[in-house]
Amino acid sequence: MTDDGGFRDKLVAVKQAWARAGRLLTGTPDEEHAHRLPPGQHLVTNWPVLDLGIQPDVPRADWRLTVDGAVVNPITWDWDALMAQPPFEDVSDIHCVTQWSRYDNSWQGVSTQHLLSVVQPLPNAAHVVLHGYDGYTTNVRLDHFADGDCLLAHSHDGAPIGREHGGPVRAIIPRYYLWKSAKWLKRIEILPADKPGFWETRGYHNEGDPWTEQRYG
Ligand SMILES: Nc1nc2c(c(=O)[nH]1)N[C@H]1C(S)=C(S)[C@@H](COP(=O)(O)O)O[C@H]1N2
Ligand SMILES: [Mo]
Repeated sequence: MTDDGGFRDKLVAVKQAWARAGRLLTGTPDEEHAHRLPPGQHLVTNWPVLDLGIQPDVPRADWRLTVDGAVVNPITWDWDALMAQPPFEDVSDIHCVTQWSRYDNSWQGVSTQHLLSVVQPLPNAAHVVLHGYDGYTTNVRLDHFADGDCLLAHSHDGAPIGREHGGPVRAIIPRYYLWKSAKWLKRIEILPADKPGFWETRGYHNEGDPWTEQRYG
């Protein structure tokens, strides 16, 4: 009996140690995800590729970005002009409407706030359309495009963004589903009125907030 009692004591001690270490507490990761993983999403550690079946091959030397429309100073940047801008870096989570999320993506590039300070939107500017080299378009409100975590990204985790993920330069707009983050960025149109893009005119939600599951419709 004393042996059994000693065994039980040991078992209890081990379980208490586990509890202190947070092991076997199934609630812990879920609680964490409840604050970080939007509804209906699951976490991945790979990085799926989604496109329209075309992955434009745009060498850095041929890449140009035009920003025009309702702005004081329209610009066209080549690669050297982009590199001459103040560098910006931000870490954010990706949420794709196809229900995968990917945490802690570190992006390097030029902030949209800096870009907007260069082109200077006119007082009536309120919307943005992003255009890709593949003909893709997507729309976003100007004030959300100007959020402090948005950028024109040329690198991910310190390495150039590969062609399949939208290199040489893609937009990153963390607050929305990833379809708003145009790849192979070619043109940024600043507009007074909203102009729904490729998926927004094909059944996707006009805004795409993952936290309220603005997926379709
Ligand atoms: N130019 C362009 N940008 C695009 C797309 C596209 O087809 N063309 N697809 C969008 C969609 S629907 C998603 S989910 C993400 C996919 O980005 P990824 O391939 O890097 O995961 O890119 C978005 N940006
Ligand atoms: Mo998507």
